[in-house]
Amino acid sequence: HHQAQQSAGIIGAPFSRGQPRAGVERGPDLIRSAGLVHRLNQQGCAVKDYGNLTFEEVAGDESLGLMRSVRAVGSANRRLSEAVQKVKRDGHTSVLLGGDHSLAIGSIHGHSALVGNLSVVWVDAHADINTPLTTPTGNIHGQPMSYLLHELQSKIPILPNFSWIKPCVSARDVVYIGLRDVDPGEHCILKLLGVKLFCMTEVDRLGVARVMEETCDYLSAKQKKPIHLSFDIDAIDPSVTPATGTPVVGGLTYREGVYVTEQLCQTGLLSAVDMVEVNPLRAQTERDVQSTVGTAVDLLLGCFGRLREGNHPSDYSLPEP
Ligand code: 5AB
Ligand code: MN
Ligand code: MN
Ligand code: MN
Repeated sequence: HHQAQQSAGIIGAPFSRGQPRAGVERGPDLIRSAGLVHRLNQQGCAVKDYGNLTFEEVAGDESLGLMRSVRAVGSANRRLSEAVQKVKRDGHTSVLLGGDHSLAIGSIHGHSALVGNLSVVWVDAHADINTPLTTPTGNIHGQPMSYLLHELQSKIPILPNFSWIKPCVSARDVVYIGLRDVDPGEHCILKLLGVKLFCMTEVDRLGVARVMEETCDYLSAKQKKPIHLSFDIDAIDPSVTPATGTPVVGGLTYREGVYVTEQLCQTGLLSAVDMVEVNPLRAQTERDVQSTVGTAVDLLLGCFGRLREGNHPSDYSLPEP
């Protein structure tokens, strides 16, 4: 059960145009300043920090019906896709620090462009699978999966700066964990495509251990594809991670969240991780920010082999008196 340590390639994406609340662009620097790189190093994980992406202002980015900032989201994700491809080419497990969840478009696109077919584990209170025509809000952070799934391509209208996006994920290769706020159009899509999901009802019924056992069985049933974990911090209960734009009561506990990351790490297939939707401006207190950011860091450490029983390097030699 002890596989070779993966190295982490970190990309910061201080981007918030996929939703209307300011502050989520501060996620990457906050998560870094909570000591992510140092703590990964401490647990024996090599890290290359690729820094933050910069995003140019997109002129003339008028709304298209309900849909806001379409062009900005399209061009930011194109940039991100290139950056993830570079990180994968360099041989690292890609770590995207968001930013809002619209960034999953570029992150998963870039990951798949380099490694081919992959599995997606989407841990979120929300399904983020609205199409531009089912969205109740026009916010693209509620839509990324719809652009990525082969099965939904006939439902996606042509959008400016989105034409580079090639659908690259099959519905049968997706597992959702933590759902508890799903829109009617999304629910219709999930049932129509038969997407594997463990909503909070299933987490209650089965417990997180069986959820992860079934998730890993399901994903390795056919062939073992690289896993893309897209972790929206709002999957965790807002009593633990309140600093996020769309909190929903009744979420995963801290321990359930960490268990998810530990088990995915154990597969040895984790190839890219997104940690998104941390928004310090949505918190009431500094303590709320710390709890949210600290949880995000611990989830990432779990992805890179941190064990709650403790860790030690393989060349550790006990001091002799
Ligand atoms: B998040 C909602 N379904 O489409 C929509 O935080 C919320 O990335 C989306 O999961 C939440 O706007 C997006 C109502
Ligand atoms: Mn969410
Ligand atoms: Mn359900
Ligand atoms: Mn999300």
